Amino acid sequence: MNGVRQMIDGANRIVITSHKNPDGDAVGSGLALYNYLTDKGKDACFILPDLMPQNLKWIPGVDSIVTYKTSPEEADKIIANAEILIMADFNSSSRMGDAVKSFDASPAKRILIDHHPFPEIRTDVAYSRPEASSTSELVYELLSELSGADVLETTVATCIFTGIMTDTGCFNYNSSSPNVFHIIANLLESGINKDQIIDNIFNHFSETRLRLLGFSLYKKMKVIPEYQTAYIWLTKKELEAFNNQQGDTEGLVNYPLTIDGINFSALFTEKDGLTKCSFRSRGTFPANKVAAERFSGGGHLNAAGGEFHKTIGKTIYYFEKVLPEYEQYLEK
Ligand SMILES: [Mn+2]
Repeated sequence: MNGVRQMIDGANRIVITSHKNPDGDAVGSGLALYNYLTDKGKDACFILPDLMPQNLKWIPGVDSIVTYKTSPEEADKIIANAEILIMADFNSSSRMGDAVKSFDASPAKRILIDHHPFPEIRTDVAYSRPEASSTSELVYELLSELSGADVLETTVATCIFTGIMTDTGCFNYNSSSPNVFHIIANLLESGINKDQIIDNIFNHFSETRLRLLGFSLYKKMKVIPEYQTAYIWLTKKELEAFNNQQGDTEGLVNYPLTIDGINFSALFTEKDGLTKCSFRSRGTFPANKVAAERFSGGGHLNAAGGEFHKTIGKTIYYFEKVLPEYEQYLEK
């Protein structure tokens, strides 16, 4: 941690980045860092590989985010001038999208702040703790230490709360450590409006998103009881019919797990030329093992993702074919 303080104290131009398809923890942890560093007078910039879901677009500092996909030249310039790069909420360069080349070309020192297992990215300082609820929790620890006795600004606290709350599914999982709630208590003391944040995240979706959810559960979910598995698959055409927007299918993969006896759930969505795969599990079933071994991905034990460079039909055929090989991990 001392190393991080020295690096940050000694630098001015600091670039923060996070992963593709950014979620609440990616945007929350990145913007917490951005707001903190900007308040300290640093020339900070938060660059995201691609666009974020609509329900995160109110987070303090969000208008300052530079999106690589839409402004690659501007982003390249900022990255080339950076003295420090902070990578938050991911640990493999495959998660950086097209921005990876510019980041790899940069001679700047790199700091990793992340809670995914098995880091595989080159960094000078790694602040990686898979037991943490979220990257935002780690950012809280880092910023509390950097700021000493000072209470965090409300804007910074709001970003951190958003990240912890979304990455724990509203404190449903990965949040049994008392430390998480000590942090939340401190964030409340920083003046966050908890109820407003939760309302912003969960209650402002489009009508078509809710109808897509209904359609998926009613028409597009297959249950395979003998393998305690259920999956949902959505073709490009179906997604378009429901005017699918970035983030609309977020959380959909969790629904099959609410069925009694289902311990493994998958969501397959068709994109141009490939199928995106998202996995969730309960207990000790290793979703990340399936993702890593079969779908060029990875993640946490109970939440993982990947992709398959085949049509969606071939993807679900393959999924059903390999599923029996993971039978040993199912509940007896
Ligand atoms: Mn996270």
